[in-house]
Amino acid sequence: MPGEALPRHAICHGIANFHNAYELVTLGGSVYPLINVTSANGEIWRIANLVATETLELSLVTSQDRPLPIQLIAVNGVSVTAAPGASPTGVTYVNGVRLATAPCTGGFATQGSLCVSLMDLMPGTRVEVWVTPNDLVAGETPVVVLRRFPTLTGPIGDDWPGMDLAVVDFTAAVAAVDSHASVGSVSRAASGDLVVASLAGAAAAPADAAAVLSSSPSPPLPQSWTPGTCGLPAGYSRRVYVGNPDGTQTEVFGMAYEVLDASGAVVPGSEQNLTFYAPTEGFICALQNTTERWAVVNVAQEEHVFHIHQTQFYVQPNDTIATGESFPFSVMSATEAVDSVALPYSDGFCGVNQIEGFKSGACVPYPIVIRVPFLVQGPFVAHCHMGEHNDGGMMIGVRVVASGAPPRGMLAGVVVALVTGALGAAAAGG
Ligand SMILES: [Cu+2]
Repeated sequence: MPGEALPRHAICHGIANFHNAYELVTLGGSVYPLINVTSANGEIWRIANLVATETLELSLVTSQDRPLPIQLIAVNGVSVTAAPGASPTGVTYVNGVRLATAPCTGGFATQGSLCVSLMDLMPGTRVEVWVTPNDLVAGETPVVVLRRFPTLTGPIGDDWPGMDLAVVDFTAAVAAVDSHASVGSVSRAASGDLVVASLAGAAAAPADAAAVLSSSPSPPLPQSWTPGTCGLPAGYSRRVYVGNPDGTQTEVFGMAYEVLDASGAVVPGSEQNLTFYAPTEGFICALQNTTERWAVVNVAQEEHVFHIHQTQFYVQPNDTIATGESFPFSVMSATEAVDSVALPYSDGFCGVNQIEGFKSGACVPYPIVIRVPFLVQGPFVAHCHMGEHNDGGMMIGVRVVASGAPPRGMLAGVVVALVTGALGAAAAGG
């Protein structure tokens, strides 16, 4: 069959449910490359999941099928430091990325180091990691593989096959360590500290958003909220949904939002149903130089990954927006900005109308509360970062305006209507 002869290094051949296509995931443009690590200090890698639709659960796996701990330096450009007392093993979310943590040994065990044995990278996610052969144990060869494990993104989610993406050969690195006994954990720890410090400096940029916000004149907030209002009254928030407009049609996607008052009650008239993206309808209108609180609610039985343009945002692990909703997993920081966050899938089927089902208790989603600073005027979008989903309608317009004036989208809507009218007239005339 076509593709049969292609090099493939799967540990599992997956399910041929994608038009019987053969799947290849390349690394740096190569299929199953050999990576020689020659430095005694190992290497620092940036791994970005640029596959539009697939989630990659990655590990380095030794010759004895054991995950090799690797040090996590940064997630989505934000440096990572283990919290004091953080459990050395377990599953955690760090800046929106699900990880299995592992004890840091072999020279990694500097203060604040965080090591992982598995990283769940959804589309658009990137990490910086530090790899060395130090944690190999007796009986393991210095040759390991970068493995993508079989991934299931939820009861109705996608089922991606496992495969080995690269061979990583540490033979020369081990030899370099052996021939330079002084190059041990001390120098590695020192360089690691430098790297982390450097990245922490770079990640300080999001703090500028807060500085800009605090120094810029804020427009007066609206006193009440009705559809069409730009901005939110003080204490109000939004609940932003991702899911399927028809719960039985799992390949059609949509978003919606509603406004909650200061007590967490839904503002009457603000409710929307999940709908396929429409550029000029149902968009969120925010005021420039303000920050909004959103609870992002995934009402589907499938993971999604929330992403917004023009601004980064802050995940709030302990913020419940007055309704008992809170991020159920630990994160390392609520003060560093991220540009995307994974959304756990709902427990249970929410129903054909997933929002109604959520409100009636038919299912239990895991909302993620975020703070979103709006610094830049203009129209942009928020969407799921899985290509199949945002192309399939899981996207919502966001307009940021300087005051409560009607957003440009109103005008765009008029233009579209006029063009449509003109075409209709031409068609009628033709
Ligand atoms: Cu999605």
